[in-house]
This record gives sequence, C-alpha cells and structure tokens, in this order.
Amino acid sequence: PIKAFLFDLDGVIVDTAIYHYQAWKRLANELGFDISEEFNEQLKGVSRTDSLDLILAHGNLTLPDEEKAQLATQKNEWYLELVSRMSSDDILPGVAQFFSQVRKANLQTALGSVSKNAPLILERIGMIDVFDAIIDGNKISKGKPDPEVFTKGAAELGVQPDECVVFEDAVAGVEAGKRGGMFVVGLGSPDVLAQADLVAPSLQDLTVDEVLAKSGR
Ligand code: B16
Ligand code: MG
Repeated sequence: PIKAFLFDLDGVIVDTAIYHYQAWKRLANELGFDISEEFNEQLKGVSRTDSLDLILAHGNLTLPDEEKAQLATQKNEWYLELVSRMSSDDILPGVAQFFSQVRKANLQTALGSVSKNAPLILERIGMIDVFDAIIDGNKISKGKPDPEVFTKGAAELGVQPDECVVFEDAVAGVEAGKRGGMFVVGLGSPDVLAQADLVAPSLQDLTVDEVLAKSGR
C-alpha cells in the first residue's frame, strides 16, 4: 500500500520556477546571450551548479571554477531578492485542499527539493511545519535526475520506495522518482512529462483517493 507522498517544491507547492528563470535569464543576459522558456525546462529540478553548467554551455562559454562560483552566488542573490517578497499567497491553487485530504488519509509527507533555499521558502509561505520530513539541497550530494532526494525522504519516513508517490513538475524530477522505484505523478503537460505514471495540470485537478486508486498499490 501507499504510505507516503513525496512533494517537490518548485512548481508543485509554489511557483518559484519563474523566479529561478528570471534570475538565470538576467545572468545570461549579462554574459551576452539569452535563454528561452523552452530551454528553461531543462533547468527545473537541476541543482544550482548543474544549471549554471547547462547555461554556460548554451552560451558557448567556458569559465574557470572561481568565476563560476561567483556567478552562481550572483544568481542566488537575485533569486533571493525575488523570493523574499513571497508569502502564503504564493502557495499554488489546490495545495491546501490536497494537504487536508492527505492528512485525513493518514499518509506521511516529505519534501524532496534539491534547492538549498527550500527551508527559507517554506518559512516564507508558512509551510515549514507541514512535512514529516524535509530533504533539501543541503542534505543531498546528487541533484535530480538522481533519485537521492526521494530515496532519502522515504528512508527518513521509514517507508519503502514502492510505498511512495512522488509529485513532480520537472522532467528531471519525474526521472528521479522513476529511478527511485516510486509511482510518479507529473504536474504539467503530458508531452513534457511523458515518463510519469499519471499526469495532471496541477494538484488542484487531483484528489488523494484518485491518486491512490490510480497507483494500483
Ligand atoms: P537553489 P526543486 C530546484 O528545486 C529548482 O527546480 C531548480 O531550478 C534549482 O536550480 C534547484 O532547485 C536549486 O535551487 O539554487 O535554490 O539551491 O524543483 O527540486 O524544488
Ligand atoms: Mg520542481
């Protein structure tokens, strides 16, 4: 049976993906090139350093590690400026309702985000006490699509991977959940998230009962 739900943060609970995109775009522009929304899909769920490597390759730039570290710090400062204005108003539609169903169903919950800023964002939106376990970028060594962020979540909750459902909006995150042996619900477009076991536009379009039934576990 399913015992736990594991949630990605960016794009599932809250739309910080747009802020990551704006900050990376600003950085690319300063370096003399641009990134499109389509290119940005590849960055979702990918760690800060891996994202920067993808962006620099996109702009045909090779830079020394020291300079890359400065650029990553700069991007994070811009990102934090945007995030600092967030509040509970930024929680995505359907999240509160879905979580009240999760609680009634006695399921455990974990956050599975590769963001080092995840605890700060949870504080800002008033959701720091909602999860039974929080796995974020400070606790893992490999970003998505590596399954580490989700397998650690399952381990911290004391459940098996096949007892977990992962909720993800990113291609890399869906792959991470699948590689971890979990049932994966993709939130977004079925074309982009083809690897997911079930796809819906957002949590607003799902009920807990429906997810449990469709998981067949
Ligand atoms: P930070 P998630 C990911 O969070 C974002 O989707 C990704 O765009 C970002 O680069 C990554 O976190 C690292 O974030 O720079 O804040 O440590 O989707 O796993 O919740
Ligand atoms: Mg995400």
